[in-house]
Amino acid sequence: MKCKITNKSLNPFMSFGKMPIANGFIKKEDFPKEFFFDMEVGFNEDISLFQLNDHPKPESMFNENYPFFTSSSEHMKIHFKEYSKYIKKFLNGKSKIIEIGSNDGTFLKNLVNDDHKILGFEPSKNVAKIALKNNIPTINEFFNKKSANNIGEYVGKTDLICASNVICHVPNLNELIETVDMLLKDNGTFVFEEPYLGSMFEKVSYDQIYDEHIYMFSASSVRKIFRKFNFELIDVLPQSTHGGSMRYVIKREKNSISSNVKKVIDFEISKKLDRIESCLDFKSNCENSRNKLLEKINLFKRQGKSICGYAATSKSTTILNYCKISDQIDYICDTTIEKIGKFSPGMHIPIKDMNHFYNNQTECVYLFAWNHKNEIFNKEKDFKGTWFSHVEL
Ligand code: DWN
Repeated sequence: MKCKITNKSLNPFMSFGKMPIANGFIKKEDFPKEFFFDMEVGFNEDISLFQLNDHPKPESMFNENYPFFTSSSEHMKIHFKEYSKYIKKFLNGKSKIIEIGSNDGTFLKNLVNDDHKILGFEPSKNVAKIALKNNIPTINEFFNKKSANNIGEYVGKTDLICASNVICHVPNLNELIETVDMLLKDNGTFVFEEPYLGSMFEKVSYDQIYDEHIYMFSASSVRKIFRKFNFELIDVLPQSTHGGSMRYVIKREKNSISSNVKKVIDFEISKKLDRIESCLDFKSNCENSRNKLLEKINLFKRQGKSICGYAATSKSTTILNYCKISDQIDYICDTTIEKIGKFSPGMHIPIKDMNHFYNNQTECVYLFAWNHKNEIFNKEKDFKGTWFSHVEL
């Protein structure tokens, strides 16, 4: 499927090769029917947007078997508690709040006891079920004009729409913004945070690119996109989550723009994040990073060391398939029941539970959840082997 934000076709500048569904953890008997797509990335110069050229259908990723739960990280739970305090400045009294892609309700849970009316949209059935079980009002649908039209009491009356790590998953940004426009009050606010292009370029964390992450935003791209719909980017707040993210605050009013916006946009211009040149540097940085990683892994193997992976993240699918790493890694340990006993997408490395990790002390551990480094190192203080990753730990 093509992404919809302009009709202009992209000229991809890089291919990561054939990729499976990043969260498509798979049983052995399903290997022969595994789905792959060409993962190419391009840069839309009109709106300074880094994006996939093509992506699988959303329904093939977000369905009744989606295996990611926001609550899998204690640190993220704390982050969402803080986020829920931050958004209070956009509320008054009894406000109407919507979260797009509310997952298991980790964020909305912080607002459930207030006087506000809260509602989440979550397309993955198994995940929405958990939120509902925890009494978080949730609509098990993709967020779009059709599903939003069914919640008449929110149309034109919503004070705040929030989203985290989800707007980059939505192929039709035009419809998404039109739906936000339809729901928000005149002085309503849209706040969302996403992995940041500047951080991905700086860390060469190309594993942020996979089927679900159709876009990698910057303040420059967000401002250009929302201006097309008569909205303004009024604040930007860097976040340390997911290896470097940015919180964007959008309103219709154009007279309350924080000085942060100019600072971040000036920074992006100085780093050419608004131009394709930065992408070409990124491309050669990815290739160098892949070579270095393979050298490191091959050295461990020549030294006769065992290697396992820690956390079967979506991101690990890009690393493993782009670098063609399979047998070198004995297994990947993870806390998610839905992934345990299955195999990693594409490269088919077995996924094991944490007991397997503790009972089979491996000499070298590839930290795939490098974005949760502090939380994981804190838990695994007793591990005496070597941690490594493709990014600096
Ligand atoms: O945008 C997205 C981000 C926010 O979350 C999604 N498209 C999917 C997901 O990406 P991810 O899988 O790369 O997310 P994380 O949070 O980096 O990794 C989650 C995985 O790591 C889960 O399978 C659980 C596992 N994990 C673990 O095994 N032990 C995580 C932690 C913190 C741990 O201690």
